[in-house]
Parts: sequence; C-alpha cells; structure tokens
Amino acid sequence: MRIIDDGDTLPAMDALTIPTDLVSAVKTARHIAVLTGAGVSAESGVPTFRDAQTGLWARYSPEELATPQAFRRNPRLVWEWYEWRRRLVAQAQPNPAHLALVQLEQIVPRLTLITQNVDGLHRRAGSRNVVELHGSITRTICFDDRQVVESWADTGDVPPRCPRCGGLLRPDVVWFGESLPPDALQTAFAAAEQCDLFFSVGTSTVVQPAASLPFTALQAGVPVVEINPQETPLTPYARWTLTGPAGKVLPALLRHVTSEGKI
Ligand code: BJW
Repeated sequence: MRIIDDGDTLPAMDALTIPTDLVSAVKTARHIAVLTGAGVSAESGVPTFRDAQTGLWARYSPEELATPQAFRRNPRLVWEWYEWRRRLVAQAQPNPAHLALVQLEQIVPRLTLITQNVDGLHRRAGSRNVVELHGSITRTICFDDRQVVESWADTGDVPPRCPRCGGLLRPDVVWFGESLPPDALQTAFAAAEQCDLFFSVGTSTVVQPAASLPFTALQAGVPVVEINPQETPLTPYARWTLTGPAGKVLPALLRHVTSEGKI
C-alpha cells in the first residue's frame, strides 16, 4: 500500500500521513527487523552511492574503487577515497532517522537493526543490536591476512603498511566479490525469517545478498514496510510504502506509535 493511496490513515501530525494498520502492526510486533542503507545517513550529510550527481560514485565507477582488484590496481586512489570518507563520517552526526530507530528499539520487545552502512552512525546514535553487513570504515585491516590493525608507523607510505607483515592496509569493509561476515549474514537472514515486521529503509535494494533480505521476509509471510523517496525493486511487493526521507518519515511514525499508548 502506498500512503498516498491510503484512505484509512491517522490525521497528519505533520505533512505525512501514517497508515493506522501500520501503527497497529508496530505496536503489536514482538520482533521487528530493520534493514538500512545509505539513504538513512543522507540527512547526516553522508552521500549515498547511486545518486547521479551527489552519489559517492559520481566521479568513479564502483569497479574503480570498491573491489579488491581496484585496490591492487591503484591502492593509493582507493585508500585516499576512504580517508576522505572517514573524515566526512567523523564530522557527521546521527540524524532524526537514526534517533527514531533508537527509540523504536526501546519500545519493541526485540529489534534487529541490520545495516549496510559502514559509517557507524547507528551505534553512535545509541542503537544497541546492530548487525553490520558491510563492515566499518573506522576499522583498518591488513589486505593480506585481514587481521585488524589498530596502529601503524607513519612512514609516508600510502596506503600505510601492516606493522606485522608489511602488507598494505585497507578499510575493514566488504567490497564487490568479497564475502560478507558469516555471523552477521546468518543473524540477518534469521531475523528476516523470524521477525513479524520488516522495514527496508533508505536502500536501493540492488546489492546482494542484502537486497534479498526483504524478499526472504516476504517469503516467510512477514509484511514489509519500505521507506524511501524513490521506488526500488522492492516497492511493488511492500505492504506499506512510505514515500519520503527517512529523517521525516521514521520520527512521524514513532510519534504515532508512542502517542497512542505503550506497546
Ligand atoms: C533515501 C534518502 C533519505 C536517499 N531517506 N532514503 C546475485 C546477483 C547478481 C550479482 C550478485 C549476486 N550476488 C552477489 C552479487 C555480486 C555483488 C552485487 O550485488 N552486485 C550488484 C551490484 C548486482 N555482490 C557482492 O559482490 C557481495 N558479495 C558477495 O555476494 O559475495 C559472494 C559472491 C560474490 C560474487 C558473485 C556471487 C557471490 C558484496 C557486496 C558488497 C557491497 N559493498 C558496498 C561498498 C561497501 C564499502 C564502502 O562503503 O565503500 O556496500 S557497495 C555499496 O552498495 C555499499 C552499500 O552498502 C551497498 C548498498 O547501497 P545502498 O545502501 O542501497 O545505497 P544506494 O546509494 O544504492 O541507495 C540509496 C537509497 O537511499 C536510494 O534508494 C535513495 O532513493 C534512498 N535515499 N535519500 C531515505 N533521505
């Protein structure tokens, strides 16, 4: 259901209408799973990946930056791109979408927050049960043995070298063609199958295997809510489509859920 088509809605507390049956579904849910993507951090000033003008890949294609092959080809370019993004993320603050998800975790018996984002903003906002599918830009690993490296000598090398083995250092993120952390992946798919409400927020739903999570939920009979200003491959299948920025839609939903009594 698209909210713009919905006749049975609560009165707008702001410019958005929130379907009453969605509010009920949130209030009665025992376990909610939420999948987030880059759109959730857009209102914190962190660019998304695939927006034509402002996306992180506006100047380079993904294959030039986010693959092991790209790193082997031009490690300096890839390292410097991530250095730029690390600085951007360090200056960014959690936005109302992150904060609404913290609030949701506090009022639902169980919430599994599955994120594709590497910026750490969910944890910085205060979310506790966060599953990071694509790693974290704040950690550094050795390209050769994938061990986390906490510090290294500033020798002027770009990228710097692993203090243990001399290998090149890289960010602890998942590039195309690489496996996702198995524990995180298993937790995410189990949550998608076992939850009783699934939210997909701010993701283009194109990058696998994360993009399969809402469809796994659907196959298990779980209703899916999508929050996104744009349509995605998931849109035709979502029970509720809330068209708009997550930083407006999620707080509006939470206001409706909390204003009508506790779960
Ligand atoms: C807003 C908003 C606002 C804006 N509010 N919303 C099956 C079929 C075909 C291919 C594959 C397949 N299985 C695997 C593959 C290959 C590949 C893949 O999926 N390719 C596709 C492109 C087709 N997947 C992989 O390689 C994965 N590995 C793997 O599966 O290993 C096994 C294997 C390998 C090879 C073959 C087969 C099996 C690894 C994927 C790793 C993805 N890594 C990245 C980079 C992470 C590091 C970094 O940050 O640099 O992860 S790519 C990039 O995309 C990043 C993101 O997490 C990910 C998803 O992007 P996201 O979050 O959806 O962002 P956008 O920009 O796409 O969308 C933003 C959305 O927000 C838009 O919809 C906006 O409208 C919206 N929005 N403002 C709400 N205010």
